[in-house]
Amino acid sequence: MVIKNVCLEIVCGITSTIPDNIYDEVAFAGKSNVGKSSLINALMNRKALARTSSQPGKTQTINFYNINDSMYLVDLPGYGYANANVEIKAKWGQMIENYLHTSKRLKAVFLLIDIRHDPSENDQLMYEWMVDQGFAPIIIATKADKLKKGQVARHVQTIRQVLQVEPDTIVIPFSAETKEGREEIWALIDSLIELPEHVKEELERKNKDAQTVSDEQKTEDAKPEKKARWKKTDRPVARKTLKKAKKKSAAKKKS
Ligand SMILES: Nc1nc2c(ncn2[C@@H]2O[C@H](COP(=O)(O)OP(=O)(O)OP(=O)(O)O)[C@@H](O)[C@H]2O)c(=O)[nH]1
Ligand SMILES: [Mg+2]
Repeated sequence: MVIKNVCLEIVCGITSTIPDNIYDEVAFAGKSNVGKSSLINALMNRKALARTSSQPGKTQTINFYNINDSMYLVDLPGYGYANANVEIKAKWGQMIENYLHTSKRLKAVFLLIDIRHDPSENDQLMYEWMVDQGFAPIIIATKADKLKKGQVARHVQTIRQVLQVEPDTIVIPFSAETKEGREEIWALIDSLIELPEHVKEELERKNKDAQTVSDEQKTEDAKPEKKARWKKTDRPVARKTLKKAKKKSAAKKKS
Protein backbone atom coordinates (compact mmCIF):
# COMPACT_ATOMS: atom_id res chain seq x y z
CA MET A 1 0.00 0.00 0.00
CA VAL A 2 1.36 3.39 -0.94
CA ILE A 3 0.39 5.74 1.88
CA LYS A 4 -1.05 9.00 0.53
CA ASN A 5 -3.29 10.29 3.29
CA VAL A 6 -4.14 9.01 6.73
CA CYS A 7 -6.26 10.36 9.56
CA LEU A 8 -7.78 9.29 12.84
CA GLU A 9 -11.40 9.31 11.71
CA ILE A 10 -13.46 7.57 14.39
CA VAL A 11 -12.92 7.16 18.12
CA CYS A 12 -15.20 4.77 20.01
CA GLY A 13 -15.51 4.87 23.77
CA ILE A 14 -17.16 2.43 26.11
CA THR A 15 -20.65 3.79 25.37
CA SER A 16 -20.21 4.34 21.61
CA THR A 17 -21.80 2.20 18.94
CA ILE A 18 -19.42 0.46 16.54
CA PRO A 19 -19.55 2.33 13.21
CA ASP A 20 -21.01 0.74 10.11
CA ASN A 21 -18.05 1.53 7.86
CA ILE A 22 -18.03 1.41 4.06
CA TYR A 23 -14.37 0.35 3.81
CA ASP A 24 -12.69 -2.87 4.98
CA GLU A 25 -10.99 -2.96 8.37
CA VAL A 26 -8.07 -4.83 9.93
CA ALA A 27 -7.67 -4.73 13.71
CA PHE A 28 -4.74 -4.94 16.10
CA ALA A 29 -5.22 -6.54 19.50
CA GLY A 30 -2.75 -7.36 22.22
CA LYS A 31 -1.93 -6.71 25.82
CA SER A 32 -1.25 -3.22 27.01
CA ASN A 33 2.16 -1.83 26.04
CA VAL A 34 2.89 -4.58 23.49
CA GLY A 35 3.28 -2.02 20.68
CA LYS A 36 -0.08 -1.84 18.85
CA SER A 37 -0.07 1.93 18.37
CA SER A 38 3.64 1.91 17.43
CA LEU A 39 2.95 -0.74 14.78
CA ILE A 40 0.06 1.29 13.36
CA ASN A 41 2.30 4.39 13.17
CA ALA A 42 4.96 2.36 11.35
CA LEU A 43 2.38 1.04 8.88
CA MET A 44 1.15 4.60 8.24
CA ASN A 45 4.68 6.06 8.00
CA ARG A 46 3.79 8.44 10.83
CA LYS A 47 5.80 9.09 13.96
CA ALA A 48 3.05 9.81 16.44
CA LEU A 49 -0.41 9.94 14.88
CA ALA A 50 -1.38 6.98 17.05
CA ARG A 51 -0.44 8.05 20.58
CA THR A 52 2.08 5.73 22.22
CA SER A 53 3.48 5.64 25.73
CA SER A 54 5.88 3.66 27.85
CA GLN A 55 3.05 3.69 30.43
CA PRO A 56 0.65 0.83 29.77
CA GLY A 57 -3.00 1.68 29.17
CA LYS A 58 -2.43 4.53 26.70
CA THR A 59 -5.10 3.59 24.15
CA GLN A 60 -8.41 3.35 25.97
CA THR A 61 -10.74 3.72 22.99
CA ILE A 62 -11.17 1.93 19.66
CA ASN A 63 -9.47 4.16 17.11
CA PHE A 64 -10.16 3.89 13.38
CA TYR A 65 -7.38 5.22 11.12
CA ASN A 66 -8.58 5.92 7.60
CA ILE A 67 -5.92 4.97 5.03
CA ASN A 68 -6.18 6.64 1.60
CA ASP A 69 -10.00 6.59 1.84
CA SER A 70 -9.74 2.87 1.07
CA MET A 71 -9.55 1.01 4.39
CA TYR A 72 -9.16 1.32 8.16
CA LEU A 73 -6.45 0.19 10.58
CA VAL A 74 -8.18 -0.30 13.92
CA ASP A 75 -6.23 0.25 17.15
CA LEU A 76 -7.84 -1.65 20.03
CA PRO A 77 -7.33 -0.90 23.74
CA GLY A 78 -4.78 -3.18 25.38
CA TYR A 79 -5.96 -5.91 27.69
CA GLY A 80 -4.32 -6.99 30.93
CA TYR A 81 -3.53 -3.46 32.09
CA ALA A 82 -2.84 -4.15 35.76
CA ASN A 83 -3.55 -0.65 37.06
CA ALA A 84 -7.03 -0.27 35.62
CA ASN A 85 -9.77 -1.09 38.08
CA VAL A 86 -11.76 -4.29 37.67
CA GLU A 87 -14.84 -2.54 36.29
CA ILE A 88 -12.86 -0.64 33.61
CA LYS A 89 -10.96 -3.80 32.66
CA ALA A 90 -14.22 -5.67 32.18
CA LYS A 91 -15.58 -2.82 30.05
CA TRP A 92 -12.49 -2.74 27.80
CA GLY A 93 -12.82 -6.51 27.37
CA GLN A 94 -16.46 -6.04 26.42
CA MET A 95 -15.54 -3.26 23.98
CA ILE A 96 -12.98 -5.46 22.21
CA GLU A 97 -15.35 -8.44 22.08
CA ASN A 98 -18.23 -6.26 20.97
CA TYR A 99 -16.12 -4.76 18.15
CA LEU A 100 -14.84 -8.13 16.96
CA HIS A 101 -18.42 -9.44 16.93
CA THR A 102 -20.16 -6.40 15.48
CA SER A 103 -17.90 -5.10 12.72
CA LYS A 104 -19.17 -6.12 9.30
CA ARG A 105 -16.02 -4.99 7.47
CA LEU A 106 -13.40 -6.67 9.67
CA LYS A 107 -11.18 -8.71 7.33
CA ALA A 108 -8.27 -9.68 9.58
CA VAL A 109 -7.27 -9.65 13.22
CA PHE A 110 -3.64 -9.30 14.22
CA LEU A 111 -2.72 -10.44 17.70
CA LEU A 112 0.47 -8.83 18.99
CA ILE A 113 2.77 -10.69 21.36
CA ASP A 114 6.02 -9.31 22.83
CA ILE A 115 8.71 -11.47 21.20
CA ARG A 116 10.86 -11.42 24.34
CA HIS A 117 8.39 -13.10 26.67
CA ASP A 118 6.29 -16.23 26.70
CA PRO A 119 2.66 -15.35 25.90
CA SER A 120 0.79 -14.56 29.13
CA GLU A 121 -2.36 -16.27 30.32
CA ASN A 122 -4.35 -13.33 28.97
CA ASP A 123 -2.66 -13.73 25.56
CA GLN A 124 -3.59 -17.40 25.53
CA LEU A 125 -7.19 -16.64 26.52
CA MET A 126 -7.47 -13.95 23.83
CA TYR A 127 -6.00 -16.25 21.17
CA GLU A 128 -8.33 -19.12 22.11
CA TRP A 129 -11.34 -16.81 22.25
CA MET A 130 -10.54 -15.42 18.78
CA VAL A 131 -10.17 -18.89 17.31
CA ASP A 132 -13.45 -19.97 19.01
CA GLN A 133 -15.17 -16.99 17.40
CA GLY A 134 -14.03 -18.16 13.98
CA PHE A 135 -11.09 -15.77 13.46
CA ALA A 136 -7.69 -16.95 12.28
CA PRO A 137 -5.52 -14.41 14.09
CA ILE A 138 -2.21 -13.49 12.52
CA ILE A 139 0.45 -13.21 15.19
CA ILE A 140 2.90 -10.31 15.22
CA ALA A 141 5.91 -10.82 17.46
CA THR A 142 6.72 -7.23 18.46
CA LYS A 143 9.91 -5.47 19.58
CA ALA A 144 12.12 -7.83 17.55
CA ASP A 145 14.95 -5.26 17.75
CA LYS A 146 15.30 -6.14 21.44
CA LEU A 147 16.61 -9.60 20.54
CA LYS A 148 19.79 -10.65 18.80
CA LYS A 149 19.13 -11.80 15.22
CA GLY A 150 19.99 -15.40 16.12
CA GLN A 151 17.40 -15.54 18.92
CA VAL A 152 14.38 -14.51 16.83
CA ALA A 153 13.49 -17.91 15.35
CA ARG A 154 13.62 -19.65 18.75
CA HIS A 155 11.34 -17.03 20.36
CA VAL A 156 8.88 -17.29 17.46
CA GLN A 157 8.83 -21.05 17.99
CA THR A 158 8.09 -20.56 21.71
CA ILE A 159 5.16 -18.27 20.89
CA ARG A 160 3.78 -20.91 18.51
CA GLN A 161 4.13 -23.62 21.16
CA VAL A 162 2.67 -21.69 24.10
CA LEU A 163 -0.32 -20.46 22.07
CA GLN A 164 -0.65 -23.90 20.46
CA VAL A 165 -1.28 -22.29 17.10
CA GLU A 166 -2.41 -24.18 14.02
CA PRO A 167 0.53 -25.20 11.77
CA ASP A 168 -0.54 -22.72 9.05
CA THR A 169 -0.72 -19.75 11.45
CA ILE A 170 1.48 -16.88 10.34
CA VAL A 171 3.85 -15.36 12.91
CA ILE A 172 5.69 -12.23 11.77
CA PRO A 173 8.57 -10.77 13.78
CA PHE A 174 8.24 -6.97 13.74
CA SER A 175 10.12 -3.95 15.03
CA ALA A 176 8.76 -0.42 15.12
CA GLU A 177 12.40 0.73 15.50
CA THR A 178 13.91 -0.95 12.44
CA LYS A 179 10.58 -1.45 10.54
CA GLU A 180 11.49 -5.12 10.09
CA GLY A 181 8.31 -6.97 9.07
CA ARG A 182 6.46 -3.85 7.82
CA GLU A 183 6.40 -4.87 4.16
CA GLU A 184 5.32 -8.40 5.01
CA ILE A 185 2.42 -7.10 7.11
CA TRP A 186 1.29 -4.71 4.35
CA ALA A 187 1.50 -7.49 1.75
CA LEU A 188 -0.78 -9.59 3.95
CA ILE A 189 -3.23 -6.74 4.52
CA ASP A 190 -3.29 -6.00 0.77
CA SER A 191 -4.12 -9.62 0.09
CA LEU A 192 -6.92 -9.74 2.67
CA ILE A 193 -8.86 -6.55 2.00
CA GLU A 194 -11.00 -5.54 -0.94
CA LEU A 195 -10.32 -2.00 -2.14
CA PRO A 196 -13.32 0.21 -2.97
CA GLU A 197 -14.26 0.49 -6.67
CA HIS A 198 -13.04 4.09 -7.10
CA VAL A 199 -9.58 3.16 -5.78
CA LYS A 200 -9.40 0.06 -7.98
CA GLU A 201 -10.33 2.13 -11.05
CA GLU A 202 -7.69 4.73 -10.20
CA LEU A 203 -5.05 2.01 -9.81
CA GLU A 204 -6.02 0.47 -13.16
CA ARG A 205 -5.81 3.88 -14.85
CA LYS A 206 -2.38 4.49 -13.34
CA ASN A 207 -1.16 1.05 -14.44
CA LYS A 208 -2.39 1.77 -17.97
CA ASP A 209 -0.63 5.17 -18.00
CA ALA A 210 2.57 3.55 -16.76
CA GLN A 211 2.27 0.92 -19.52
CA THR A 212 1.83 3.63 -22.19
CA VAL A 213 4.88 5.51 -20.93
CA SER A 214 6.93 2.33 -20.94
CA ASP A 215 5.75 1.47 -24.51
CA GLU A 216 6.68 4.99 -25.67
CA GLN A 217 10.06 4.61 -24.01
CA LYS A 218 10.59 1.29 -25.81
CA THR A 219 9.84 2.92 -29.20
CA GLU A 220 12.20 5.78 -28.34
CA ASP A 221 14.94 3.31 -27.30
CA ALA A 222 14.49 1.37 -30.55
CA LYS A 223 15.28 4.47 -32.70
CA PRO A 224 18.85 4.52 -34.09
CA GLU A 225 21.10 6.84 -32.12
CA LYS A 226 21.71 10.24 -33.72
CA LYS A 227 25.29 10.79 -34.82
CA ALA A 228 27.07 12.87 -32.22
CA ARG A 229 28.01 16.26 -33.65
CA TRP A 230 30.64 16.98 -31.03
CA LYS A 231 33.26 14.72 -29.67
CA LYS A 232 31.97 13.31 -26.38
CA THR A 233 33.92 14.21 -23.29
CA ASP A 234 33.38 13.51 -19.60
CA ARG A 235 34.38 17.05 -18.69
CA PRO A 236 31.68 19.72 -18.58
CA VAL A 237 31.99 21.91 -21.69
CA ALA A 238 32.09 25.67 -21.15
CA ARG A 239 29.89 27.84 -23.41
CA LYS A 240 32.96 29.71 -24.70
CA THR A 241 34.65 26.49 -25.76
CA LEU A 242 31.50 25.42 -27.57
CA LYS A 243 31.28 28.73 -29.44
CA LYS A 244 34.94 28.46 -30.48
CA ALA A 245 34.48 24.91 -31.65
CA LYS A 246 31.38 25.86 -33.69
CA LYS A 247 33.30 28.75 -35.36
CA LYS A 248 36.20 26.44 -36.19
CA SER A 249 33.92 23.87 -37.76
CA ALA A 250 32.07 26.53 -39.77
CA ALA A 251 35.40 27.89 -41.07
CA LYS A 252 36.49 24.37 -42.01
CA LYS A 253 33.27 23.80 -43.96
CA LYS A 254 33.75 27.06 -45.92
CA SER A 255 37.31 26.17 -46.93
N1 LIG B 1 12.33 -1.16 21.17
C1 LIG B 1 11.05 -1.14 20.77
N2 LIG B 1 10.13 -0.49 21.51
C2 LIG B 1 8.84 -0.51 21.09
C3 LIG B 1 8.45 -1.17 19.89
N3 LIG B 1 7.12 -1.00 19.75
C4 LIG B 1 6.71 -0.27 20.78
N4 LIG B 1 7.72 0.04 21.60
C5 LIG B 1 7.65 0.83 22.85
O1 LIG B 1 6.73 0.18 23.75
C6 LIG B 1 5.94 1.13 24.45
C7 LIG B 1 4.46 0.85 24.21
O2 LIG B 1 4.15 1.05 22.85
P1 LIG B 1 2.65 1.39 22.37
O3 LIG B 1 2.70 1.37 20.87
O4 LIG B 1 2.14 2.59 23.04
O5 LIG B 1 1.89 0.10 22.93
P2 LIG B 1 0.33 -0.21 22.89
O6 LIG B 1 0.20 -1.67 22.66
O7 LIG B 1 -0.37 0.67 21.92
O8 LIG B 1 -0.09 0.13 24.39
P3 LIG B 1 -1.56 0.51 24.97
O9 LIG B 1 -2.11 1.62 24.16
O10 LIG B 1 -1.26 0.90 26.38
O11 LIG B 1 -2.39 -0.73 24.91
C8 LIG B 1 6.40 2.51 23.93
O12 LIG B 1 7.35 3.01 24.84
C9 LIG B 1 7.04 2.20 22.60
O13 LIG B 1 8.05 3.11 22.24
C10 LIG B 1 9.48 -1.84 19.12
O14 LIG B 1 9.24 -2.44 18.07
N5 LIG B 1 10.74 -1.78 19.61
MG1 LIG C 1 -1.90 2.03 22.17
